[in-house]
Amino acid sequence: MHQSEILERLRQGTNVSGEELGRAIGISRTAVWKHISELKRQGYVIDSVPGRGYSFVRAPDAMLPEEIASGLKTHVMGRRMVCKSETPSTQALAKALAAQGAAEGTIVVAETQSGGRGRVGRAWSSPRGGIYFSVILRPDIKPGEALRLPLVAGIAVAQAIKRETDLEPRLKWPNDILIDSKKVGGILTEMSAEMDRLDWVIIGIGLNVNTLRGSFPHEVEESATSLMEAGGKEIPRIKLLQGILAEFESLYGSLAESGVEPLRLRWKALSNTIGRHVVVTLPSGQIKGLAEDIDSDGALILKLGNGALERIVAGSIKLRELQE
Ligand code: BTX
Repeated sequence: MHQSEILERLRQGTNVSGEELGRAIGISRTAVWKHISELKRQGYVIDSVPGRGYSFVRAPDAMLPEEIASGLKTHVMGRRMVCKSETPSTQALAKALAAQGAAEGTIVVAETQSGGRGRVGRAWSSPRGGIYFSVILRPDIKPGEALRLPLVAGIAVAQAIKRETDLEPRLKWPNDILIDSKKVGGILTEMSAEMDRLDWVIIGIGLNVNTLRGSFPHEVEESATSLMEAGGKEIPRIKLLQGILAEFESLYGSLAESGVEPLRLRWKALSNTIGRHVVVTLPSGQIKGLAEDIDSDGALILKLGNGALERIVAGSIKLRELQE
């Protein structure tokens, strides 16, 4: 509390004396000094010149609440947050908070996860340098329409990456974010519903940002990439996270106002899946076909060899080589 007030004041001016700071917020000079030492420990660079005072130099690119909140251009998404240096899974924590009534837009963010989760029991490797967060939503839609939300999240992530970097991300059905055909991010959607009412939907997003190649586990080394690796330079993670939240809030609002059709078309324009021959893996086995379209609920429309259309709601796909 005092610490964020000190930070706020330091950001506004240079050469602020400890005495001035203490007086402004009602604490002693020694208490100010202690807070500043703690900020430095967190990675803030603050100059202190004897006789002149403190000057803010630079914030760390760390998932700290003050940093995420500073310059965040949203009204709801990320306005409440829980930030962890390490947690088993932001998704698990967000679920517990949602069950206790946490408000729409609450985010849970972590620097690293020890038990990051992908879909259907798969693991999501979460070394430091990435962005890992979950957003709690309480949308006024039917449970059957909830799969529109990961589409919206995918577009938000792709658009924010495009805005913050020179990269061209692509979306692979249902929820992979790819760069140069390698996986740079994934989206996990979980929900709790009663009859025809959704209680909450939690969207978990994992993105390899400044992740070093050597920190991926062996099994994903080949198929994964990071924004830093693809673009050749480090990406400011806080700015990217703020960008994703802003895009997400605006698209989520447009879903309620203008319906799903404009978003379905935008998803298609960003996808690398539609028009490709794919192999779909379902619990019942594999089917091959042409990925013809996605429908308004985010389901994949597959054209089979005999011309019949099959609607796939969930599954994993593999893109077949173009010449096949
Ligand atoms: P998915 O099931 O589509 O992808 C998981 C698969 O992707 C793994 O089996 C592995 O092959 C590969 N993989 C694992 N880690 C990575 C990685 N870092 N980069 C690229 N490929 C990888 C996608 O699931 C959904 C992932 C959501 C992750 C977020 S992070 C915040 C939130 N908390 C949490 O526990 N999960 C979500």
